[in-house]
Amino acid sequence: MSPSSVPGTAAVCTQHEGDILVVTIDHPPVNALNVDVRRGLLDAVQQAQADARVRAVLIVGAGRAFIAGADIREFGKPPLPPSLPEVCNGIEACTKPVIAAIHGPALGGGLEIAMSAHYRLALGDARLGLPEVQLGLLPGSGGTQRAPRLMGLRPAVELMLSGRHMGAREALGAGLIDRLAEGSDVRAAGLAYVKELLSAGVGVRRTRDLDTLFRDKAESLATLEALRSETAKKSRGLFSPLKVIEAVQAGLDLPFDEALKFERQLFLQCIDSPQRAGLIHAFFAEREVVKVPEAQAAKPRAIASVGVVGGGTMGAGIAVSALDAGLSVTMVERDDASIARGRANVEKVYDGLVAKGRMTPEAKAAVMARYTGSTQYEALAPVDLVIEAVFEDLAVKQAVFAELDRVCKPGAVLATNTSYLDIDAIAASTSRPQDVIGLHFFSPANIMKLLEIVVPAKVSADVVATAFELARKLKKVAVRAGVCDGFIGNRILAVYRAAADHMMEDGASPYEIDAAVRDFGYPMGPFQVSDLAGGDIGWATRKRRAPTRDPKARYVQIADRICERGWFGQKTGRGYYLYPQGARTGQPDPEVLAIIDAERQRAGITPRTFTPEEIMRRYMAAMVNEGANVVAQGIALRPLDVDVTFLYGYGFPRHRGGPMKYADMVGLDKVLDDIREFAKEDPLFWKPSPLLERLVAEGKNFDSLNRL
Ligand code: T1G
Ligand code: NAD
Repeated sequence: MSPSSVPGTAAVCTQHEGDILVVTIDHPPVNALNVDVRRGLLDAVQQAQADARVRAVLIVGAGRAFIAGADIREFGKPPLPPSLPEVCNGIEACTKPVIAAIHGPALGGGLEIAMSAHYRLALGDARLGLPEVQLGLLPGSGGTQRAPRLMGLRPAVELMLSGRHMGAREALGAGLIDRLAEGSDVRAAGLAYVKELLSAGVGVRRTRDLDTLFRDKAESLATLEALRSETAKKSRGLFSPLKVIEAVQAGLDLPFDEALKFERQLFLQCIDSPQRAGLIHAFFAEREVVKVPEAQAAKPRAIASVGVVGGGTMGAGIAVSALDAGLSVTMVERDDASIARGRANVEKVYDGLVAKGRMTPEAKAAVMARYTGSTQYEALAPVDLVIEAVFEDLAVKQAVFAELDRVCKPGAVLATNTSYLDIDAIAASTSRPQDVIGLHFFSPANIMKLLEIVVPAKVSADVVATAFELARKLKKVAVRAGVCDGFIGNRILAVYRAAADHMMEDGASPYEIDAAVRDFGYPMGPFQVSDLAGGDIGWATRKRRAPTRDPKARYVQIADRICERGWFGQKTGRGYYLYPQGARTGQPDPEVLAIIDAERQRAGITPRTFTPEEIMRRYMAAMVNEGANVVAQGIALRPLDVDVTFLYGYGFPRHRGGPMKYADMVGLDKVLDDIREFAKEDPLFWKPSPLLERLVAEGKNFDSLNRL
């Protein structure tokens, strides 16, 4: 009998296969549980319940997923019935066996649907998880009650707190599924399994009835107590992880349906938390950021081989990133000693993995077999794309690009990893500026996810598309940036770093500022970051900028005083902090405080105190204001591009969504008020961004600019 869509929804259809009702969810791209799917599922189960011909129900997903969860786009909007708990309870209460057959993602609400079914089968490509905490939520449709009953308490809680996706074989071992099936036809595998269950005469088996947690309740309570204290330490101010623990606790203390109600209350508290808004913004922003005009207008060129010029800190990391993506790499250096060092820098990464047992020597050899080193530019003639990572000097880079222009094949993409230099000027040193682009990696390049794709004036659209395709291959999060000094990230960094320096000279210690920034959610404060990256890099940038610096602009010289002493941070054993015996965590340095006092006297400044709250208001106001300028000048396409840059390249706390999202949540009018207040002291530094002023005047926010 041909499938018929359940009345009122096209997202779910049913088909009778003998005495089995097959319920298929077909809501591309990932069968998210929007209102149509929920209604369709519940109607289908009630239809099966009432239809005497039906002895069992099989639930499958069409396309590439079982169900990727609740429809995240519905959160924050008025809920439409039926709710997902109603659907799950309706499935579980069915008096005829309900079987879920899983392929691809079964995540969040999708796994909750499967756990409310009576039996679960999965194909080998299935990925099961309860990743709600990554969205600032918790499993709000029975997941905190049914998962522990199926998997045991600690494995279930760890799955919910990690947010990880579990493979099918592991899920079988964990008790999440009952059967692992071969092949790729989930419907056929599911039907065969249901027929087997029916012929075995099995009945319904409700997860709520499993007594897993109560066989040794004292042990369950002790395990949960241990998990609570671990989570309290690890969750660093995050709201939902401890709510997961509270919900599971309710499952031990209350009857099942009472515990479900309590779980729902906690879920709604998470929905109301600003962290949910920040994390869901981050989820969609990192997916929207790759939707750039060029990538939609042109097809990428094929990239199978990569050239890297320069085998230093960045060149080696970029080479590893390309090798890890399965590409072949040709590295070119100035001379034999340098290329030997370049190869050693690459091998060092893999030797580290072998030493930790995370890679076999054979696997390392296979990777290094795709690596070639040379001192001859001619070695780059056959490659599809070259990434230059030589000294940060325009003349040196232009000479390199002239060489690349001479040796590289027509159609090769020529990229520079410059941090600050004018890419149009670099492109102009070739006869093919349409093939030149900026690929700004972040150190260490094989670890950091962010890749700024810097688009110069003459580049062709397919080269931009190629860069985004390369980023996808390298598993990087790519952000399109225009050409200016520092592109998106380093340009904005320079401004809020200056605000931090101003506060330091005006009375706040670098340690107070770092502490406030850590409490805000960053892993490190700006002075710790400077010590990690090396104060000499910032010093070189300040010296390069000195000739063009506005003499009227405030310039804090404390960093220069510290660098003049050779105190560049961890690599010299001291910077803003002391790092005795190579320690990675620094100690406050009284000599640095003395240098700061001396600079205050030299500048005629009477120090004052700053509360952590004021430190963050100034730090964020500077970041947001420059972020607005970067958007207004088209250096960033949308505010979300600034957010993704800071989430993936500068350690911005993900639960705050990024600087522009944070400003929307605080209220742009409040941020503008702060800037106007601070401008009374320094109108040159605190010049409100015209875009910020316009949005406030129009009662709009940054999110209103996030759609291209
Ligand atoms: N809701 C709405 N849209 C979704 C979605 C979802 N759950 N999941 C994916 N999309 C969109 C996504 O925005 C993109 O759209 C397209 O689908 C492809 O996604 C009550 C509260 C499933 C592993 O956290 O992890 O259930 O950009 O590019 O790399 O307890 O998407 O094409 O317009 O990511 O192959 C819990 C979230 C929800 C899973 C596929 N579920 N999704 O990855 O493709 S909360 C999740 C993912 C919940 C209940 C709770 C991934 C994926 P567009 P994609 P992919
Ligand atoms: P580095 O000094 O560690 O390495 C530069 C390498 O380039 C050296 O090994 C040198 O031998 C080689 N080289 C110089 N001239 C060459 C030439 N003509 N042909 C071939 N090789 C040549 O520098 P790095 O830190 O890796 O920086 C490289 C580039 O990456 C710079 O433009 C820098 O601004 C940029 N960058 C650096 C970082 C960082 O954190 N270090 C981050 C992003 C971007």
